Amino acid sequence: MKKLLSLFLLLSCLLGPVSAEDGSRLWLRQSTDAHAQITTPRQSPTLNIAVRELKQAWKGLPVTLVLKKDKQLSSEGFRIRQVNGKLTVTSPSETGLLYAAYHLIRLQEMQNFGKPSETDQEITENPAYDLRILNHWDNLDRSIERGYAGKSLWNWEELPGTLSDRYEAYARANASIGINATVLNNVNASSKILSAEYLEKVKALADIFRPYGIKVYLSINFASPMQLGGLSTADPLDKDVIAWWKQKAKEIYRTIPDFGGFLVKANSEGQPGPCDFNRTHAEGANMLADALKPYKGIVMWRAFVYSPTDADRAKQAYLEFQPLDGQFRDNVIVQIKNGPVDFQPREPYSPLFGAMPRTPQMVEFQITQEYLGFSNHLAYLAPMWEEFFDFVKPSSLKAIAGVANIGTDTNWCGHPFAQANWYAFGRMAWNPSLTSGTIAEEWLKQTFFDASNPKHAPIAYEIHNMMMESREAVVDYMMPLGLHHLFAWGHHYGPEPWCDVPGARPDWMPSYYHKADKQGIGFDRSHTGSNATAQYPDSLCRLYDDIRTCPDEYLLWFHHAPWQHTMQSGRTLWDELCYRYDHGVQQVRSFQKKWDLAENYIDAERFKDVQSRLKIQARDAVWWKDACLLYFQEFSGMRAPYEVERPI
Ligand code: GCW
Repeated sequence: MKKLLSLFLLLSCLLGPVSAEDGSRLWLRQSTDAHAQITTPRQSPTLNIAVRELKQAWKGLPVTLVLKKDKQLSSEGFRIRQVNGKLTVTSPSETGLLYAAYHLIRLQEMQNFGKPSETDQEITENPAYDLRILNHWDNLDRSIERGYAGKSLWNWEELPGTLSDRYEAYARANASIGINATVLNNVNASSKILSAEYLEKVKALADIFRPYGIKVYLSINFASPMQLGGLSTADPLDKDVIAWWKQKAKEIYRTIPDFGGFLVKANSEGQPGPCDFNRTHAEGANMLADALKPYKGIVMWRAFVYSPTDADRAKQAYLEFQPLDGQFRDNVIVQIKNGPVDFQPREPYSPLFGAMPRTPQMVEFQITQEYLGFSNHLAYLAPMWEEFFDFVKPSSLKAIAGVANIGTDTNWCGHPFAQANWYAFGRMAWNPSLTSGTIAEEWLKQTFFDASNPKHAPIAYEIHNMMMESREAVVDYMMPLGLHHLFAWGHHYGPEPWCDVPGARPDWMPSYYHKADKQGIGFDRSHTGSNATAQYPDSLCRLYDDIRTCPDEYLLWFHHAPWQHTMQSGRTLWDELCYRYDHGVQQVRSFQKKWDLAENYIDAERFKDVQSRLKIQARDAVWWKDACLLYFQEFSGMRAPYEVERPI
């Protein structure tokens, strides 16, 4: 019996964790049997956390934390020096030391730092952006717009009296990847969030987040002075409105002295805004910015605007915002979605980036998978964000925001692999030059596989590949070659390219985007069409405008191409479309096979969870392919190539 037991123990050591997992520990799964010596300059809430984390997890050399100014370090930066068998960690701020603690633990999990045998070394880290912020689209009734992982974490009814343990766990997870700010509520904002009652609740959360270096921000409703204050207008130039916001800012900062500022969705999808009063976005943003200025607060003003006019939707943000360049106060940042339409599986970057040289800009990525299969589909998004940074220089941006994918689900994000997107967002916000591959490796080694176990290497390699290919697979089975917005009406999950809702806005219909007809398919945004290509810098404009040079992945974004158009592969457009859809399906099936190989290496709970979601994904991929190809075939009049799996 004893022998059997030790054999079992040996096997479990070799194969890794086989115990039940609750999935809630994210990438912070380190064992807690460490015993290194940690020295700290003083006691404080933040330093106590840093020490606690290191004492629990750090198994390497003794660590001394030192608070010190250093010309090469920004306020949250840090330096780790290994000299004579000791580590000295310096930073100008306590938060910097906390980040260093998490960095050390991460490196330990990666098996590449802090082991006594190694020679002296040094690491210097500075975040690329001062503001690395999550946007929660959480409503006050705890529903989440485009949320697929349960309800909102914020239990407004119980706050501020009852404080869930998850609030601190949330702050810890964010701090561990360098996220330092959060907008708690939906951009489709209720004015109630600014009531005295709710500000007390917000304060309770801010108090929990503060030691972790996280500041709280709120989305505001531009009509709050009317809805909450009883004024007859919300005109940003009206003196009572100005006074109302000034008073509100004072009240907020009295309650939460380090409050970060406002996020605003104005005159977009029915939300109120300055244009309702014939004022510009700049006038609206500046009025709020002036109210927050005395307290160093900022305004993040979204550029996600479009209306059912004749102008191509993809052009509208640029048309409306570019002329306002130079008119915004210096504590306003214009927040722009990565693409010109709306978080599609693939879009070219928004040409508004770089087009307002005198205005601070920030990018908004969507971590939640509104258009990428919710929490059913495995889609690692870092390659998409990396693609964005191929076009937009990180240094041209002031800050970075991500729409959160977090909810009350035990594993936080629904799909176990969706955690990787939260993780990747934080890591890229800290350092946008990290590659998506490196981040995936980091995440896998901290979640599923043990870097110190050579037996894990081959399977970790396969799963890493699966992650890296996953977003492109979604593009292929949903909307290859620059197609976009083929989603079903009402939700954004399945395909409905034929959708036609009488009386609905034309720009909410898939046919507005794909424009399939007997001749071909795609949206002509070249000079012969909407001329959206002209919004791009010259060299890109030329590249995209000419159907002969436009890259395949954007072809149907910029061109209405004939079905017989010759693609870069030499195939006709129709054949290529069929191959791409089919390839997407085959890819998901290959993910299923790869994942099955992981069974003996990871815990049963997460294994089965991912396995069953991949099954759904494979079924959905076939659904997308069949729906789209059968529909487009009505226009092309051609059959799918023989090798392509056809619908039965
Ligand atoms: O993508 C669309 C979503 C809306 C969202 C909007 C926005 C919060 O479908 O749900 O509203 O974008 O970004 O404002």
